This record gives sequence, structure tokens and C-alpha cells, in this order.
Amino acid sequence: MSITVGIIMGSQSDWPTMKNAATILDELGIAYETKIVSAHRTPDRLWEYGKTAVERGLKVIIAGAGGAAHLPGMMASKTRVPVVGVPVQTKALSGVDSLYSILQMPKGYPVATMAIGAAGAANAGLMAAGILATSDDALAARLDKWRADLSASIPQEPTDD
Ligand code: RP5
Repeated sequence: MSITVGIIMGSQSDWPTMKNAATILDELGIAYETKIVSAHRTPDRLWEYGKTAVERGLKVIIAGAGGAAHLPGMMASKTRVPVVGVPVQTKALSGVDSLYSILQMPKGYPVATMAIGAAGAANAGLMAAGILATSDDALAARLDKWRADLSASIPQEPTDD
């Protein structure tokens, strides 16, 4: 199974958040790679990753970062592979800094920005799955089942427990 999704993050400290994207991809049987690629600390690594993304067969890049979160936007500037951005929650500003850093891209270099934190990372995995499912019927069926299972797990009425 070839790797079609790259999960990249600015720091090891982002992994507890970003692994929520990996979990979704595991559940849906999608092959992926995980890399630490920092816009500020390893800019050459970022450039190389973006430069080779198409030729390496990546179809979606999930990029998570916190604070002055330039990684998703810079990656979008370097490759036409769709970038899904995950704002990592921060201590100082609760991730609003990350969100605004990722969200407000100038025309021409889009980043599909998710919610702050774990839910955003999980949704990034689902967004990647949805993109890949447009050209993969077997994956589309698995994603439809995943969504139906989630829907079926929601109780009709609340309980006290
Ligand atoms: C960002 O700075 C990373 O994406 C991370 O969210 C944040 C803090 O990084 P560490 O100081 O924990 O390595 O570049």
C-alpha cells in the first residue's frame, strides 16, 4: 500500500494532538507517514518535503503546528498537494494564535483549516479520507461505514450517567 498522506508537525510536542489524525487513518486503512518538520527550526527540511511531495505520491498533507504556526501555510506555498491545517492548542493563548496563523492565508495558497486541538486533528484525518475517497471506491465504502457507525452510536435520549 503506497503512502498517500503525510502527517507533519512542528514539534514532538504536537504529536499527542496529531496522533488523533493518525488514529483515523489507521481505522480507515490509509497508509501515511509522520514527520517533524518545523517552519522555524528546520526550514530546509520543510522546503525539501514540499519540493518532493508530488513526486513521492502524496495526495494530502496534514500539517499541525502551534503558536506562530507557519508550517501549514509555508507548505501550501511550496506544493500544490492539498494541505489540511491543524491548529495545536497552546498554553499562552489557547490555540487562537495557532488558528489565526493558519487560517488567514492570502489568495492563491489555500490551507483547509480545522478546529483547534484533538477534534481538529481527527477531522483532518477524515478530510484526507474524504479527498482520497473521491477516487477510491473501496475507501469510500469504508468511510461511509465509519460515518454510519458514528451516527448509530449516538443515543436517542440523554442519561444521568
Ligand atoms: C511550534 O511551536 C510547534 O508546532 C509547537 O506547537 C510549538 C512549541 O514547540 P516546542 O517548544 O514544544 O518544541 O513550532
